[in-house]
Amino acid sequence: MIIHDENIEYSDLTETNQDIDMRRLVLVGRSECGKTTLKQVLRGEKITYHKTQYVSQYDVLIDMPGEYAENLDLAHAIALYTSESDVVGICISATEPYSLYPPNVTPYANRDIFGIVTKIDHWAADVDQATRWLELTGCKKIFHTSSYTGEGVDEIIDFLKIKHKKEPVHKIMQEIHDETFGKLTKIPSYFVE
Ligand SMILES: Nc1nc2c(ncn2[C@@H]2O[C@H](COP(=O)(O)OP(=O)(O)OP(=O)(O)O)[C@@H](O)[C@H]2O)c(=O)[nH]1
Ligand SMILES: [Mg+2]
Repeated sequence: MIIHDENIEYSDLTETNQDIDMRRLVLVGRSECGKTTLKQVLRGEKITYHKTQYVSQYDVLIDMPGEYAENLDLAHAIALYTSESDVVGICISATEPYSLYPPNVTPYANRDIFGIVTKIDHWAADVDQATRWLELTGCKKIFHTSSYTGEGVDEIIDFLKIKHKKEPVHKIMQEIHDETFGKLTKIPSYFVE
């Protein structure tokens, strides 16, 4: 939890206080596979259909049109936006009749990649098939989600969280001092008579 209350004393910021940051996620996947709807659920927005026509950057989320993954000329831009992110979510709908992704392509990205099977609530969903396609693509970690029922969404949010201890500034400064200048002030033994 990030504490914004200015009345809180440094001493109140004990070691149990945690600061939580989110890793920046870029969603990649075929058009209509459910990226924008998933983005809306992840951000707690109302679900409304909106065809993505350009790359949209939010605080910790980048949503791009499916055409970027489908069209070789546009696909180069994916590399650009993965470098703007911390993790890449490769999406595949559980209803898709084929996989867009060639086998073992994940090592080409310079960011961590995980898979997302979307639309698992759909009557035509074949979750096992979609999961196997993502495994073939090279995804080691795979989430199964439905933006309609909310299933799997919390797991993605937890995965994106980076928890670290919130320390008072003076304590951090003291540690830095001890590690740098503090060490230098010790007189080396060969100078001591
Ligand atoms: N059953 C079901 N339908 C979904 C789900 N998520 C999205 N949809 C539907 O799938 C359609 C496409 O969803 P979008 O989120 O716009 O897909 P997209 O990947 O952003 O598509 P582009 O913007 O064209 O790349 C919409 O009609 C959504 O309502 C889901 O979890 N379950
Ligand atoms: Mg979209």
